[in-house]
Amino acid sequence: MRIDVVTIFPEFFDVLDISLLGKARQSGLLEVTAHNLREYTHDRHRTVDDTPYGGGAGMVMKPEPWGEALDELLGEATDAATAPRASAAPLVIFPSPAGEVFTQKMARELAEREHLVFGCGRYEGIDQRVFDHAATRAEVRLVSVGDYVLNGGEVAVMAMIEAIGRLIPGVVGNPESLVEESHEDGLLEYPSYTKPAEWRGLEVPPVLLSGNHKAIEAWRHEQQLERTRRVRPDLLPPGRTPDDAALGG
Ligand code: 6GU
Repeated sequence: MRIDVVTIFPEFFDVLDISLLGKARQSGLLEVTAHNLREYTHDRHRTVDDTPYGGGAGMVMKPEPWGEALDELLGEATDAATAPRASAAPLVIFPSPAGEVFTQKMARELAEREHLVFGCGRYEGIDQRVFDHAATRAEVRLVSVGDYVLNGGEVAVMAMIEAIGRLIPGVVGNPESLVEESHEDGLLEYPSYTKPAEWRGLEVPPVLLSGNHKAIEAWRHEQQLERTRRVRPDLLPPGRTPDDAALGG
């Protein structure tokens, strides 16, 4: 997978050199390039923002540098209709608290794409025409990482790259570890334990030491339901009341 990020803080993405995603980049499974938006300015101050039309607080990112950056990254004919395969056409994602919410389901969909372009806004936002123009050339989505406000898109994009990157086949060594985790089956994950069997007076639940795999599986599922009902009842399927979940039904 190829990922391009346009940002005024390319150094934010230096941390992608480490850990699992760093290895994925070294092995060529993942190619991430951070591009400095200021490289696409032409004035002495490398200006990327200006005051908003209509007035109001804060600054808005100017369209011209974004236009030049996206021209370079999207090339000429990049719409889905002319691409060799739909999955090969670039998808442009603008992180925004006004976007659709990023989920594990979206991460799975995005992990199928061959080319993602992230455009990180700062200040009060990006001139609307940048989105409108990009949408004439590529599929464009505004994506939020949750109901809170960050100063810019960089940290949100880091989170999305990590969630997407680990789903690329080969990035996580044991693919089974991707299955049994929070959100993969719509529930939160069950609690985990390792040795010693007793620590500071706290014991590992005996069922886990029983060797009874059916009983362990049932206990873990029950724990998933209980946790989900308690902290994230919104994740339970519609029609399934928290009480049904408590019963494991
Ligand atoms: Cl994607 N960007 C910013 N700036 N703030 C956010 C966000 C994104 N998602 C939640 N808050």
